Amino acid sequence: MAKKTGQAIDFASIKATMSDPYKKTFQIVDKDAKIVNQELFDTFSDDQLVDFMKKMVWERALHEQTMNFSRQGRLGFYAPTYGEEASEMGSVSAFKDQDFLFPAYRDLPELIQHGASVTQGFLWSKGNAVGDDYGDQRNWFPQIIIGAQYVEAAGAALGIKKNGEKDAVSFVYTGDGGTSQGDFYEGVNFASSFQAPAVFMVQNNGWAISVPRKKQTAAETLAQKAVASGVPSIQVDGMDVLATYIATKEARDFAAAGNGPVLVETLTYRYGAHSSAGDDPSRYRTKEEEKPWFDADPLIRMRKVLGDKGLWSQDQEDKLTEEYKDSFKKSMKEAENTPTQSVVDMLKTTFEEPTPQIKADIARFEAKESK
Ligand SMILES: Cc1ncc(C[n+]2csc(CCOP(=O)(O)OP(=O)(O)O)c2C)c(N)n1
Repeated sequence: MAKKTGQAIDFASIKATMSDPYKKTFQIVDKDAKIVNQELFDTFSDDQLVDFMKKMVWERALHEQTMNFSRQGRLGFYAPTYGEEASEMGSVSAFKDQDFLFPAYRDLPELIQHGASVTQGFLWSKGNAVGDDYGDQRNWFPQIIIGAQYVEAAGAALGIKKNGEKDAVSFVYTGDGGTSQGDFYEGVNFASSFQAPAVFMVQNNGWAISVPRKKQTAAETLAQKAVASGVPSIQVDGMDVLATYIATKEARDFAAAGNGPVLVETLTYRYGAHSSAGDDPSRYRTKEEEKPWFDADPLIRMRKVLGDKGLWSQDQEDKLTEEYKDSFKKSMKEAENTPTQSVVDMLKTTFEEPTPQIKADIARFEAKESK
């Protein structure tokens, strides 16, 4: 755009170029399973490659089984993760036990990979507080309030720094919609002003229920939202498990080394509905939009990569899927055998000292629930 005479500042060209550093999405294996960064690909051992595939197959099996449980009325709120396997398994694999995880409701798979049991995940969905008791694990329960976990993660990162812990970070997930919340900006800015070790993950799956990403913000990428707070960031192909892993691992290393927070945006897609509560994606998006994302399926891509190396077969995958599903059925039995959440216990654990109103409620529900 030509600069007008007498104009001191060329905002038009600033606007046109400010997203340039973010336009190249980080990738190692493209959607056709072509290796586009051989040097980085060669850093993975065969065992590691197979391990990533197993984790993604595990997550997809978990998705399929939980959708069955949901239809049978055996779960409460559940957010499907179909399509987001590379983004979730690639990223969570980059963290260590000593890192604090702050998940959102779509991040039960990461929570389980970070130490929680599948049974706990089911109990969380069923509204049972037993599901949220992680003991000594550095896990926090999945957040429903969009964006709130970013502020919590910033606080935990400051705690890690103040306690002088070396080689630990807090890491946190939100979706594309979450980046419109005040809490998102506050969390990133707070962690940055204290140069606290936080890794902020944004899983950009294109949709916030029925609101498309392009209506959510005029920013060209979500990654660049971090820059105004002094936080470096990267946009990565979230259907490429290897790229997601490397980007997240390097973000973690950078934050853990005392350089302040980092933000990673993964480009991914939610293949199904927003939640088990029953929204219908065909009411707000088209098959034409979905097609390229189904073509970019992270499992198809890794199946090809591993198949070419003779490391994977469909038969092996089918067997694994069955094994995983059997174990999820056992976990569901365990969850169903856990005493249901009583209102009295919930009230008793709300505050250390119950307020007069809560005391009265406890007495009321004790009478009801002892019947
Ligand atoms: C503060 C707040 N506002 C609104 C909601 C209702 N709500 C639930 S999910 C959702 C969309 C979130 O979309 P996104 O952050 O993109 O995550 P995704 O569900 O796609 O993983 C909204 C608005 C909420 N839970 N919390």
